[in-house]
Amino acid sequence: MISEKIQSALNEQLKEEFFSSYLYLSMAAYFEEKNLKGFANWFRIQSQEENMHGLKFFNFIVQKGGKVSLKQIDAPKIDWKSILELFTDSLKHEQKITGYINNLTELSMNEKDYATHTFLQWFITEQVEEEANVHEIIQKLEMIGDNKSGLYMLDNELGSMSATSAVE
Ligand code: OFO
Repeated sequence: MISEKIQSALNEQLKEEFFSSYLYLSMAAYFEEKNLKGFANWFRIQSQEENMHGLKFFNFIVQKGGKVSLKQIDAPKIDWKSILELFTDSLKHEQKITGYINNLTELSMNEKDYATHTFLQWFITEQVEEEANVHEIIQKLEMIGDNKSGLYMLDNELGSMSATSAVE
């Protein structure tokens, strides 16, 4: 079993993961509109991964005999002034999610909920990787500046990536 407090916090995070999926799908749409298929591919993959994160929370609540309660998901932003602004938003978003995961981990320690604490370790590692990936792309974009061929190359690079994760 899980406590009411933990259950409600897990359900809240489940919603955040699905919001992330929605946000990244909106970012993918922005790139589709610009015909930057590689960037769009990268965000489609991010969106799928966030969906998988949401399902991990769903599965964990079910396994612990808790009650899944799906919340309303806000509409994400649909326009950005530049590609760099979009990626900066994406990094800020991941940092916010890291903060939520940290708070949840702290709550699980305070509640002496060791199963939830262990479950969250995967997300702590995942957040380090996700923030690093976005940061790397931001650095490349800063280097590229207004250079169109640089942007074309980065689009090709991001287009060659494929999804690797699966729901357990
Ligand atoms: Fe991008 O993060 Fe989920 O957790």
